[in-house]
Amino acid sequence: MNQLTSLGDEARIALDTAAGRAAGLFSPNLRLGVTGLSRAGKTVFITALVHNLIHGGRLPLFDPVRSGRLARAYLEPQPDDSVPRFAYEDHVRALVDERIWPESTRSISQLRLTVEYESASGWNRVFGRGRLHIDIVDYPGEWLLDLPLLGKDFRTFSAEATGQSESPVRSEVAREWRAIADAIDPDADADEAQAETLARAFRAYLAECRAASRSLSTLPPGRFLMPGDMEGSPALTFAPLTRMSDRARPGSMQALMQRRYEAYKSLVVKPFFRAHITRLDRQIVLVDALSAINAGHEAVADLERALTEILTCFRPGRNNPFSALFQRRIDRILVAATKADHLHHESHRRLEAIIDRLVERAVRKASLSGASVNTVAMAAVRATREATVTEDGETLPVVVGTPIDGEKIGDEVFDGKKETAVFPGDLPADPGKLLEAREGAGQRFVRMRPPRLERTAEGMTLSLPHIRLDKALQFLLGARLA
Ligand SMILES: Nc1nc2c(ncn2[C@@H]2O[C@H](COP(=O)(O)OP(=O)(O)OP(=O)(O)O)[C@@H](O)[C@H]2O)c(=O)[nH]1
Ligand SMILES: [Mg+2]
Repeated sequence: MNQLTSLGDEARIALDTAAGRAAGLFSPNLRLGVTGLSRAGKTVFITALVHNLIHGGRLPLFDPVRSGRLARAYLEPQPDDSVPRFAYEDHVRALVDERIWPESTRSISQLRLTVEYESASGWNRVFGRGRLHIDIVDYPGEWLLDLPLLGKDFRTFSAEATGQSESPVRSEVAREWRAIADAIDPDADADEAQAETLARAFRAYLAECRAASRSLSTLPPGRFLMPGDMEGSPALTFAPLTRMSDRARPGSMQALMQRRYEAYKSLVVKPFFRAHITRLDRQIVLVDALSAINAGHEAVADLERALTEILTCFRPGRNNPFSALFQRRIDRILVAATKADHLHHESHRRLEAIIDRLVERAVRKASLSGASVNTVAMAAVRATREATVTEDGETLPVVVGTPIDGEKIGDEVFDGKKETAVFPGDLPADPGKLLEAREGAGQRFVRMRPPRLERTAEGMTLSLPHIRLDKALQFLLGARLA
């Protein structure tokens, strides 16, 4: 048995599975995990998915809709009382009524969408209309990146964090934390105030790495950037040490940091995996590849590392400390490059080629097998339309949208009301180039407001426009609604 799995863990899971099966007898459910690093587009994706299904959106690539078999979709109270509900109505109000992007969400949330459909097979139709509960779980990708910590002791974690902080992209922003850490005598008496100062400096360093200009992805511990409801708790008041004794003296600073690191793993990381990840059936991983591309090759390489670690979490197998706990098996994983509406469709294939390449390498490194992994370049909410501009006899593809208040192009500052055409720039044709040089770096995309929704003659608002959301739905849900 895996050393990280206690018998207690397994016994509890077995019980959950039996209960789940009993409950699932009458109304099958499917748990869809939606993850991605902060700002990847999780909230927008879930809101657009639900809105399009409830309001009969244009989803020609989603078979149940195309063939007219989707009878009805509606929200129902979610079954897990301890998980906050996804604030769907608030997010729709922001997107549709106010045309602003929903606020950042800092924790896990869940929503139950029930779909009624006619089965495609004549035999199944005999049993009447099918019904599927889709439990959508929105959780920060940062938390998944904690899984590798379970196999590392405090010494290894510290050594890795120290090593990483010396890389060219990180060293400058790591300076303040390093100055504090390098001055800490690991043998000195534990000092709470010092622990807090150190943890704060480490957190600030991680946040700088994540910020737009660097756009790095692998920054554990995940709760330091995404604390959820753990903010300020002792299990989060630790940091790697750069100096370390061979043995931690009881009562010393090193002993305190070590103990909290272990507490973080057992009180935060393990329960999260057990309660949520091991119960998923399908998973979509959203990646903001465009931001990484803009930040340069180090950010792209780091995104690939993060993808590898994320995919490893879904691999039941030898190196996954949770493999014994998986109640269900994730059989389909979709990695989606979001915000494709920043590009002209001529570049979509290139974005897809880039994400394909990243995922192909990540799948190989994670030795993921058993699940089918697919990729798509999409926009859950399409904020632009396409046009062409003729300049000096040359016709250029552009995207047209309303830049967010305060966005700039050159000297022009936008007010959030004026529409403008933007030349979206090019992506390299060869994805390999992104990992080698600073190709594409420094290009910035102008953030647009959500689109104005058209109304029908009867005054009904139409559903949210998107790019290939239906393709994503078909891969994730299509077969379950056949
Ligand atoms: N143009 C465009 N922008 C998008 C789209 N999806 C997300 N965005 C932008 O990305 C930002 C983040 O999207 P969210 O859905 O809030 O991302 P999230 O992953 O939930 O982020 P956190 O809650 O902070 O973890 C939004 O505020 C938008 O500016 C999209 O489909 N098109
Ligand atoms: Mg969110």
